[in-house]
Amino acid sequence: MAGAGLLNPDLHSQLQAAARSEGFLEAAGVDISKAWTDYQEHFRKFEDWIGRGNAGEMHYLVRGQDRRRDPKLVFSEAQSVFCVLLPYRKLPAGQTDPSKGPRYARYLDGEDYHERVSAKLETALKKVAQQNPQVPLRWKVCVDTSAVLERSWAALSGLGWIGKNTLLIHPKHGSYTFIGVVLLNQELGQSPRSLPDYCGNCSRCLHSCPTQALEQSRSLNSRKCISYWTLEKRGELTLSDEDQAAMGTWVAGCDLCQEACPFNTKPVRASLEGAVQSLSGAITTDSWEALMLEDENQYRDRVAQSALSRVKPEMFKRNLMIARKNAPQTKNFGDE
Ligand code: B12
Ligand code: SF4
Ligand code: SF4
Repeated sequence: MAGAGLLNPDLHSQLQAAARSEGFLEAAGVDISKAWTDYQEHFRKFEDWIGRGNAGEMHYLVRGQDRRRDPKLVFSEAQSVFCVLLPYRKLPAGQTDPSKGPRYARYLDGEDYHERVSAKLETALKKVAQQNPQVPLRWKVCVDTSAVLERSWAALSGLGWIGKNTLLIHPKHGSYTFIGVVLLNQELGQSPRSLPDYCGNCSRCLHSCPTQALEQSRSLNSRKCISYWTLEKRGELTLSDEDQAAMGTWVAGCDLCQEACPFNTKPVRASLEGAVQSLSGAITTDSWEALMLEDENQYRDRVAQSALSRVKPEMFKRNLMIARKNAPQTKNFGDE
């Protein structure tokens, strides 16, 4: 793969500085040509995962297979990949007492990260483009919705390692972070920098998963995952009684394999709590009873600014019905 040549040797450090000034905790990039061989190993894992049916009904992952293999099919000028980490709140979202109400995944507590991360990245990139009028800088921002293997590129950029729970974990900041990716038309002069596997002999996440969705080493079977059931699976949830019980009181997402991880309990995280704006109205601490009475329009209003808006009202109600049955003191709510 021929590179465009390094027009500005400082580009990488300027991008890192601009990203940090936008609040990203960590930022680093890698040249596609230099990472190509390592990346193909990641892509083979993805192909194998798809081949085993682990994507469930997330057909967009199957459709986007070719584009995931080669970022140039996503952005034809791509020469490098620049990745960032944005922390989200570590505090539990929703009710921690299951008798009172449901739980939500932490990442849902705040305004929709797709927009937030993309907007910050655009600002950082524009700043660097202005600083370098001699460099024809062009880019494509990808946050969750493009056919890009974000964890793989972030790992190859040195922002973390892939844990046994399949999350990208930064040794200092843990895994409660969003990943943002930018495809750039310039090389950055950076080779892949994979971190060591700090999981070692630990297997806490594997034991914490109530559905045994974490199967072979670093592979998640979405068809068994509460996060997939509650956030992605459309239509009816045809779960066995055992699986319904395993869902506990989660109504959107699941954090159990992250809560178990020692890298998420370090004190350094405490200082980041203020970094993310909470939208307490979206991830409500309302009671089971109040939520059961919420109608479709009220739900849409509540979640409008949050990533929870991707969970349609009928999916939320479906999840709520199962979660409510698992709540200790509300088993008979509505049956009287
Ligand atoms: C589909 C998807 C899901 C699916 C499938 C998850 C999965 N583990 O694959 C479901 C709905 C279950 C899901 C759940 C969650 N997701 Co999600 N999801 C995605 C999405 C859109 C694609 C992931 C994908 O391609 N999966 C297929 C597998 C095979 O790919 P992969 O996990 O990325 O694995 C690659 C690398 O890890 C690498 N690899 C893995 N092991 C090894 C080992 C070696 C030796 C090597 C060399 C490479 C390697 O190769 C793989 C192929 O590239 C990404 C965004 C994106 N575009 O990347 C977000 C993303 C992965 N999700 C994210 C989040 C936050 C979550 C949840 C925490 C949300 C929640 N609380 O409920 C959970 C976590 C569940 C879990 N344990 O993974 C974040 C993760 C951030 C992070 N720090 O890692 C992402 C990156 C979105 C973002 N932009 O921030 N998600
Ligand atoms: S998100 Fe929940 S269900 Fe999915 S692998 Fe992690 S612990 Fe298991
Ligand atoms: S819980 Fe242990 S094995 Fe799992 S990801 Fe964290 S460090 Fe790795």
